Amino acid sequence: MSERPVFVLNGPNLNLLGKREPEIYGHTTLADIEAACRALAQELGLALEFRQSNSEGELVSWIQEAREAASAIVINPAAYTHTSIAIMDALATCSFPIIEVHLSNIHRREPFRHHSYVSKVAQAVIAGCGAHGYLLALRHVAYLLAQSR
Ligand code: CA2
Repeated sequence: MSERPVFVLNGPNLNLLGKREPEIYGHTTLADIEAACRALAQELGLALEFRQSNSEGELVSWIQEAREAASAIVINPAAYTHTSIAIMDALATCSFPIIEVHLSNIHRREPFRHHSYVSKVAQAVIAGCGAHGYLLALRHVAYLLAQSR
């Protein structure tokens, strides 16, 4: 088990997953995603910290916490992807892998979703794989951490 946890951070409204607009985001809840991430993290020997917030400032504070305590960040910043220079700046201070995840393929959606501030500072971006994208991100983190040992 790696000592430093991977922080999996989720942005605004993702707490509604599986409860509203299933035609866009499916029936899987955030609790389902957390459970799947925990099972895979255990298999991969990764410690996990899984959080969701509707507040930009709280997400920035968690990124600052992760900077000191984490081995990597997997982040679905939700709508802040497209607006938040504060989250981009906070992520830019981290010197470990950052993987950006989106459930939907943001490039197939409205033009305002095509730009991501977070992609500027992410090592990798996974979009359009649904909840499976989180698991792909964790596998990639495990691969990167094994390579850097
Ligand atoms: O595809 C993604 O994962 C997004 O990050 C989801 C965000 C959206 O603003 C991004 O452009 C793409 C929206 C998350 C809101 O999730 C909801 C879930 C159920 C009902 C309503 C919103």
